Amino acid sequence: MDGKYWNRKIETMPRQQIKEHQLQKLREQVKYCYENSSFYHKKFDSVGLKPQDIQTLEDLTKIPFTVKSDLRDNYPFGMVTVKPTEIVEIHASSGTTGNPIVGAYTRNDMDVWSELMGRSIYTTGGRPQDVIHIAYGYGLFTGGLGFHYGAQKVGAKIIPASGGMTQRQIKLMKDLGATILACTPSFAVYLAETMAQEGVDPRKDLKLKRGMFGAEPWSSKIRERIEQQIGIEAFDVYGLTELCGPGVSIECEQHDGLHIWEDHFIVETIDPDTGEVLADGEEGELVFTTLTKTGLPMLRYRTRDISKITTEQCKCGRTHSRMLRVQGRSDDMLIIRGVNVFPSQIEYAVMCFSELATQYLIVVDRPGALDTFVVKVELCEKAASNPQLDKNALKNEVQKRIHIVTGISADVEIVKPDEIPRTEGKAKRVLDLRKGKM
Ligand code: DLL
Repeated sequence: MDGKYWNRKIETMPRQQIKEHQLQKLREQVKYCYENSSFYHKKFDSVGLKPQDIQTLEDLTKIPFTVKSDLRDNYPFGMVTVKPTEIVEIHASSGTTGNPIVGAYTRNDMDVWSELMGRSIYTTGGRPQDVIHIAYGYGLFTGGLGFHYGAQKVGAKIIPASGGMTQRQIKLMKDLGATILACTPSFAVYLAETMAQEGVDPRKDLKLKRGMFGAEPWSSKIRERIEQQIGIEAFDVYGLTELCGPGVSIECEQHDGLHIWEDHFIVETIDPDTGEVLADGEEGELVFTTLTKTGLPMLRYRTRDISKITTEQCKCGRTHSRMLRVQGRSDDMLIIRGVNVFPSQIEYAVMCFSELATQYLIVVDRPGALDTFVVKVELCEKAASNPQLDKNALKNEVQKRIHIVTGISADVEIVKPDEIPRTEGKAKRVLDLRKGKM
């Protein structure tokens, strides 16, 4: 640890040196995959590629993509590159259908993950004197344990609260003096609402200073609300089970994108439709290659997450490239009446209105030939008890705003506070009833 850096030498490494390090590690990782995985061996052979063909970082594009269905088809251990006894921990992501996506980690993978989570927590200002309240789920989901291992590295006090029992979580944060809150943004919003209902003033009754939020897309407006309602500085944290879990990238104090830990991952952006590699600054799907994984390495893994990358140096001094907040997942993208709509766009439009609470639900259906597009939004307590509120005018304004943001018309339904169900894990924002009617 060196001032604000967990590891100054690595975090501020000149870009040329990062590239040299990446090339060396890439060549090792490619050779390792070719020699230890029949999956990758076959993939390479199918395009006539040999590990020694990877001579430069640009040669990476010769390697075929790895996709989610590869992991599902090879469930659970078909893509593992070590003996079963070398796998020491298994996590999985919550797929709704079919086989879950399994992450199988060796001791070495666990050490790298813990180190990267320690580095990430430290980057947001976490120190040994902090009390970190971890309200990400513990279990197969990587959120709870990922933060746990990282906080152990930092030496902070850990409150392993996991999800659920919202009122009790608030009591624990108060009684045990939590200074950092780690949970999904939607759960943070729920905690803030519950605090307001319980008469807890977070600025007076809690010691919280910072929050580390991720695992689902969240708009800048949600961030403003969390920061304002809980009185904390919010940091975005990103990751996925296939790579390690949280700790792939993290926002620094500049709040201008998330630094990707490029000593362990190479990132590319591609056009999700054509697979063409895009230039820095162009929006597309994030594709990651692991450089140091031993249990289940990933070569050119398509995440489905939509973002942009910049390699411009950040004011914080770190040289690792940054990804902008994830806009959404290409598979969450709705096509409504032929127009692409991301739930995060609706969230942004809804959150422009202080009369509305942070919950919303998008309901899309196709009763006849045309899609119907309904956005249910909830009044906040204060607006609901205001007899002067003109609900019709509000509805029209929200409809207009959604039209400006998405380019299509929605039917807005304003409902009472608490009418839209809350979730303790990742938020569910979309009800698409068209399935089977297309
Ligand atoms: O969600 C890991 C994680 C836990 C990240 C806690 C951050 C905090 P999975 O369950 O495998 O892993 O889901 C990975 O979640 O591909 C994104 O679509 C989404 N996601 C993760 N972080 C963010 C974020 C964890 N900061 C999938 N912003 C990813 C937007 C995110 N989406």
